[in-house]
Amino acid sequence: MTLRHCLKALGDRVVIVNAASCFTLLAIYPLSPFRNSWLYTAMASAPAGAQGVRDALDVLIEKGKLDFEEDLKVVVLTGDGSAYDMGLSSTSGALYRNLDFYYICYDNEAYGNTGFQESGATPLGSKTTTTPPGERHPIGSELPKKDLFEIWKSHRPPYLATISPAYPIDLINKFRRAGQHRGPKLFISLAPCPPGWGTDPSRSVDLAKLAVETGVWALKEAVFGEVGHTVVPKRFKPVEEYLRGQGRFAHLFRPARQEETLREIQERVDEYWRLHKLLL
Ligand SMILES: Cc1ncc(C[n+]2csc(CCOP(=O)(O)OP(=O)(O)O)c2C)c(N)n1
Repeated sequence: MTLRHCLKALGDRVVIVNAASCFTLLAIYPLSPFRNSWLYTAMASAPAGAQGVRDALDVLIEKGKLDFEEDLKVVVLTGDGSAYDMGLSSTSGALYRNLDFYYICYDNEAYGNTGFQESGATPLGSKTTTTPPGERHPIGSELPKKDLFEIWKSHRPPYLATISPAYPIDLINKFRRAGQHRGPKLFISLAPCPPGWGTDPSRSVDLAKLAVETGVWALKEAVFGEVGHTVVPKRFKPVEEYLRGQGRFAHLFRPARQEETLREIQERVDEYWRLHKLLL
């Protein structure tokens, strides 16, 4: 759904540079379900691929072989494994060079395609295939999620946003604002993953909405580093409402409630909103 919304917002004149992930399975050579062009790269190299495509388009325009009006938007599409971990160095390079591109990360909080292994985006307390809850590690993942938004922000690109499939109008408005800027433009979408999260696909939008209503997923943007939150719940729901009912967090509730971890997860969320002066 996120990808559909993003492509609607971007229009047809797009080249997608897709790092290996679940979405690369959408296209089976020589066919692709996309209306636009699509280039497949290794996990770590999508921003480098985007640089090559952007340069080629610029050269064609400069030589008069492509009309300026026929220019294409260059869009990196990756999962969190590439965005938070493997592709970070090529991303930093592209940001440093102020590459004019869009970067869409669909964040399902693990390496989904290979069976849901822990990534830098996996939240504290999540079960993954590399962090199975057991006697020695009862809570599952013991590391907190990296803050990709802040990592990007430290490079001072023109536009950053978090988005959600449950808030399509917010998403479309963000693409409209991003389109006014040349340079790197980031969109991170929380992306419920039924097989990895242990949830029914019919609940995906509700879960994405609950993530926002509980404060777990902050919808925000930053224009040249200036952060603004675009959706702030009037009253935050308890984080437990989001965690409960997801198979990846079931061990925090059964056979016994892991109170300390549940408290820590809630406290981290509260701390974020207090820091931004949106929770008193
Ligand atoms: C360097 C490298 N290591 C491992 C793989 C195998 N691999 C293919 S897709 C994938 C998972 C990607 O995870 P993520 O980026 O989070 O996207 P998702 O699968 O969740 O859509 C892995 C590990 C690979 N293609 N390249």
